[in-house]
Amino acid sequence: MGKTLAYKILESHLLEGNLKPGEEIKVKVNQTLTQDSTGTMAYLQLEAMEPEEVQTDLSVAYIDHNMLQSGFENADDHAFIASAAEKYGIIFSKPGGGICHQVHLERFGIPGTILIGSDSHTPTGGGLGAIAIGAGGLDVAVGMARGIYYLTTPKVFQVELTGSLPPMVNAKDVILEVLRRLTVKGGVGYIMEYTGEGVKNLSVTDRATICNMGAELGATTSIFPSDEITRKYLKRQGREKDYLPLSPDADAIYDNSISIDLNTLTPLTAGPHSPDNVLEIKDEKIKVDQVAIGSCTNSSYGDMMKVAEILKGKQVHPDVSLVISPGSANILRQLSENGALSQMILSGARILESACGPCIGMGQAPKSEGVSLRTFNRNFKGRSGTKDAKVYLVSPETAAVSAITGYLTDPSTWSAPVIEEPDSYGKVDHYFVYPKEKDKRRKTTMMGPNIKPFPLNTALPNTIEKKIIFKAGDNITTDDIVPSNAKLLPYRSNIPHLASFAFTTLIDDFEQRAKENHGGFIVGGENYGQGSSREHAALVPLYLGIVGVIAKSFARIHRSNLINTGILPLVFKNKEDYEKLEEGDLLRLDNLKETIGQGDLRLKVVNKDIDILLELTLSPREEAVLREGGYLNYSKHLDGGKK
Ligand code: MIC
Ligand code: SF4
Repeated sequence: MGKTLAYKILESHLLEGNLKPGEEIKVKVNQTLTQDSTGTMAYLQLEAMEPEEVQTDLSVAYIDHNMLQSGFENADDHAFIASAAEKYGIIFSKPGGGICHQVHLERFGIPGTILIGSDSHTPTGGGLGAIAIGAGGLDVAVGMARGIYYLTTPKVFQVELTGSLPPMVNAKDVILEVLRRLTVKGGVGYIMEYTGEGVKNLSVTDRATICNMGAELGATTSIFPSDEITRKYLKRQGREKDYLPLSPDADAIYDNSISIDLNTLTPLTAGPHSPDNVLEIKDEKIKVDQVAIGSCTNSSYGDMMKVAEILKGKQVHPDVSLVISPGSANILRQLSENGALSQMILSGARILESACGPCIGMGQAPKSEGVSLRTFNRNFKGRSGTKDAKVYLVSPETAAVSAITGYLTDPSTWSAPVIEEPDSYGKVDHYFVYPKEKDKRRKTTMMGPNIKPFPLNTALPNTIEKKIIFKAGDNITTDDIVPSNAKLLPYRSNIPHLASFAFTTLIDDFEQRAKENHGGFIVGGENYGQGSSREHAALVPLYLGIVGVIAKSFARIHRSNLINTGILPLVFKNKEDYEKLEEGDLLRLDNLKETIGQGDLRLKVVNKDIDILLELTLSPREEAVLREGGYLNYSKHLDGGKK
């Protein structure tokens, strides 16, 4: 039976377990990446494991999220991360170097390797034929300390592409089409594997755009083959030596499959407030206040050049604020050298530094009830920093054209720019601080007052009796659980401070409820914890005494983060039982020490005198982690990835 590309790579990295969907496997990790808003936690956890140095081929610590230094906090975090990078032999990418996923693609990603990153959009690396997975900071810390990663073996979903993209249709429209068909839950439990003749008509950065937003499908990761296009891209980046041709077997069997004829695609948009609210762009005269171009989804050289060409000789509409953030310092340099930057500036665009910026609410919050078009990947309510703003996700072409017209505009009637990629992209090296020789490295890290210890759980008790303090609906995001914006990002290493803001996108008094009840349970609907990989969405509940979350289903990374902190991720055996539970109900789980790991758990709703069956399907490792009260307590039992 032929093999998928995803399984070929997983198999070549397999250290333990069987490649059977649903079973947990342990794989060797070649590379890790962190960014600054999850990195402080990851490096605190790495320190707690006391390794001498990282056990990967390459690890990079990027600074790209918390870029506003309006107080000492972000600067403290950056100094801590820089010192941890030096102590453990990690490459440090200074602020200004660019967005982690874009820079990693340019400088470090290698076909056929396994990369794990403390950011949900790490799958961007699948554009180069790598298995690149987003994970919680603690999983990445273990990846660095031991060179290993545990994951539930995913199924493989084939997306067969034929044809080529029409003018003014972007790779963004391909992934929006996939989201339209499959929704934000459609990729859960799968690796999305792109195949077919159409693949040849997409550049590596197009492929990266598609893999990037596979995160919005809930997929474990996404991957493209590594072919001549990949070789040429690596050559232009000055690292042809990293090329390795890779493809699935011709008779590979997939667990699921869809086909997309690229020729038939038109420009699409995801309307407020979900990436799967995909709409055709009609001439409805939706007036636009702000346009933001950039983010790890659409900030490549090719995308920036298309934008510059569309803006050339034109004027940004007087009512629109257009902001542009190129994905890396090197892209910014190229734009400045070839004149594209001037075209952008002459049109009236605001140029931002190469960083996440508005995508994570670091500035550029739209005006009240404002309409913002963004080439980004998430448009959850409030994420832009303005609760009542309406954010539409679009391609760079749609964004640039709409910035000129002042309305959400279908770009297909405009003449399409033709972009030639240069023979060499050149490089900018001085934003990297490379590791020193082992004996010359610093021995301690630098901890400013912003860095507070993180909460640690204790061993699993035999009985838990707590109230439901909050009942939520479907698709709760980690942006709901622990919101992020310019005011809160500086506190990513300060869990007590973040605790006051838990769930504030939905209710005002979560912290108070938790304090009054000495913790409790949370109830959720489908796909609980989708979105960001931030483990703060588990650490804050842990700090507030949450013992378990009962949901219809969980998003992959968040479920792992809950287990890593020792919080029980419980699933309704019968989804209708969701209706039976209310805020204030007193719940009891008895005999946990005996029953955990045995499958279903019986939950007593004490005040209603009824029982409900809950599923807790765990690998033996996950069971042990929960028994010990979290992954850090358990990590002493781990051995490394070197066979
Ligand atoms: C995001 O896009 O939501 C983030 C900010 O990059 C997060 C990480 C974080 O919360 O720090 C992610 O995608 O994992
Ligand atoms: Fe940064 Fe936005 Fe990408 Fe997250 S999605 S890594 S915030 S650019």
